[in-house]
Amino acid sequence: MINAVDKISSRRLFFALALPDALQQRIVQWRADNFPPEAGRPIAAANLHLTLAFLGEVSHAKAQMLQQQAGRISQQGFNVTLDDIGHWPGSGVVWLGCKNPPRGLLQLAQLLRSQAARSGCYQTPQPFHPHVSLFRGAIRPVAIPARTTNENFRVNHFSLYESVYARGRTRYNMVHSWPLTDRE
Ligand code: 3AM
Repeated sequence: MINAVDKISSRRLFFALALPDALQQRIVQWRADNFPPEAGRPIAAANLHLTLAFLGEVSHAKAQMLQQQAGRISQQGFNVTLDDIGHWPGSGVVWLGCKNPPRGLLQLAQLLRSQAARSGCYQTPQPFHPHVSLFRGAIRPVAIPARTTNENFRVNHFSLYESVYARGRTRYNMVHSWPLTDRE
């Protein structure tokens, strides 16, 4: 049973990889150059991220436990190349992804998702498809550019984010970050 305090203090949380600021800016520029304005609702530069595990509305106590578990993860960093692009008309998302996701990324997401599931956070049965959402509300056909940004970035930490909706906008606030280990 969720007690009253937990209900009030529950937050909408997810684990994700941050994108470097400069990369966010380059993606937004590339998006403006390659998509028509009617493609969908563009996601703000600062909100571009790669979700690892969506947790949903989580009580304070459960968030503490999930953070403790995340803190015990010991994994090496990895490189992500955004060399794939696609459109999911059902969810209205246009995205950048990886043709060959690095094993470290899949391992990290798998671990966070199974920890979340064990803590009672519902996880969708669909396989994890790492992606950076570019547009939402893209429910009509979209002309997908032949080339992606082909951007590559080093991942040396992962983070827990809170999704806050206020005055018609969604903001993602970083709650905590954990380092991944250096190359051997
Ligand atoms: O932008 P992406 O797709 O990486 O789609 C939401 C977003 O991921 C996803 O969590 C991220 C931060 O909001 N999300 C939202 N609701 C969800 C749900 N019920 C969800 N993912 C799975 N199940």
